[in-house]
Amino acid sequence: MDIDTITKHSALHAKPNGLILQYGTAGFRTKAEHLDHVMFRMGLLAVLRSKQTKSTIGVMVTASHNPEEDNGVKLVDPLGEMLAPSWEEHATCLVNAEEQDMQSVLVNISEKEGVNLQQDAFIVIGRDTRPSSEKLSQSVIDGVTVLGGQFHDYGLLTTPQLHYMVYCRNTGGQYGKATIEGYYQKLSKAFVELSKQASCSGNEYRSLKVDCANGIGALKLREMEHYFSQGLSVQLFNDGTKGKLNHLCGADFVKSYQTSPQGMEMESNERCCSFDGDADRIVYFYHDADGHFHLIDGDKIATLISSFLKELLLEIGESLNIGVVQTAYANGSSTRYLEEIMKIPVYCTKTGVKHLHHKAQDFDIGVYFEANGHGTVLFSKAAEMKIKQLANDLEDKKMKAAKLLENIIDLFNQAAGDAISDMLVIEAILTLKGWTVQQWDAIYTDLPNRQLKVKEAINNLVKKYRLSRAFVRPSGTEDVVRVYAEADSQESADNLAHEVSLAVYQLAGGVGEKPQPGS
Ligand code: 16G
Ligand code: MG
Repeated sequence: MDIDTITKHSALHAKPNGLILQYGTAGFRTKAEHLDHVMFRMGLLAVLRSKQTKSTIGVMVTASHNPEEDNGVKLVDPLGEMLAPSWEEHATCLVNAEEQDMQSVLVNISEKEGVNLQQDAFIVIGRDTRPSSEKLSQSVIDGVTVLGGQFHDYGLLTTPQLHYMVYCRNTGGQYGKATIEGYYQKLSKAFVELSKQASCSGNEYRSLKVDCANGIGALKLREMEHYFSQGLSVQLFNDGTKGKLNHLCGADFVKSYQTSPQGMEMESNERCCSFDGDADRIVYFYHDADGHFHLIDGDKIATLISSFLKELLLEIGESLNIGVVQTAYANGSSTRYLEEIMKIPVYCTKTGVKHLHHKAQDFDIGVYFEANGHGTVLFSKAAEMKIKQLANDLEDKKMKAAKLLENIIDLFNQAAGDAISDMLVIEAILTLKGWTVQQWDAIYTDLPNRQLKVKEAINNLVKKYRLSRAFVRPSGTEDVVRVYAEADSQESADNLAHEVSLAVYQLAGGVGEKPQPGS
């Protein structure tokens, strides 16, 4: 470690006085102008992590669904997962160190983690479309090079694409090619195969309207659409040419306010979906003939996918174990439907993808989705091999089901929840089933629910309402506390949410915040 060089460069990325930040649910996030030192230091940390794991590490510059003025950064571990918890602590420590303490913090981390400083390091970097992202990713590169790390800058990528690249690079290309071309080809090949299988059953080519949150998803979907256009045509809205990132559009807006995004022309009963700002979340929605808005969130996506996978397994006659992982935000109706009707076990983890991802690894087939639309499916190596073998060995109907499963495995991004990949999976399943969006929506009826943001914590008044639940938790990405309530009617859910907020308000003496679209 050449401390003089590190100190010299670090001074060029000085930490604002008194600023304390924490590696939150999905990395560091705050106003972009406060992040230069964070980026530089995350470049340094990525090199240490790479040396320790002897693997490629990813650094993604994005603040996902946050406003355009924000930015953020997260590190991606060797198998494409979120950074290990002990390293999150190192990240927080390093980012908050005063200039003169940098050296000792770096040495401490290296010693604690047994980092061999002579080991080579390789870092891959991606960024979203925020105006601040390019400069901030240069600061990451500065941090990487100052510690002698090699790097590849992919430039503009969706978050899940960067996770995919890291996974591919550390598995010797077995998972796929670590290029944007490789990503497009892997997914589209699987999708086109599934479309062919659907058209054999008489189901046809479809079209879909996509709200891209004025983010990176638009760019990447544009690049990719010709690869899969024989199975699906997409019409993009909020593609970043006019509107502001995540402003009154995108998956987070649609889910939070349960309304359609601005800037999208919708006919009644038309199938539409929204990505978030870095394209790792997706929700579907439509307007019915009476103009009512219907949201199809991550819970219904998990239900569609897990039910379909279970049906295929039954057809093949295989008893691979399949489980669904949710968080407390999952609508009670989805949990009941999965457990009672589909007989699929459901597990609940803390909020944040890393918790769900981890739990999903316990199953042959682990389906995880947050209600907000982030999720994917993980297949164990053994399950994957078994299915591949069955696709070769079986005959007739059973072989057909095994081949469907084989292609579906390739269509999922198993490194991270991925709006593009999930969209293609959902479109393939709907086409194979010959289902409309209304048929999908009708699997079960969501219990009315309400989410609010308040400035401080806790209490609940659940007993007054039927079928009710409520909870409060501090956000890991915004400076707010979130209130969630559900009950047997929308009126009750709203009342409960407001009463809980009021209790929080009284406890804290703070100011509650009613959700205002665009706030
Ligand atoms: C981040 C998390 C998401 C979680 C959300 C909660 C990742 C990749 N993303 O977006 O899983 O649902 O934060 O946000 O982990 P909150 O803490 O502001 O409620
Ligand atoms: Mg996101």
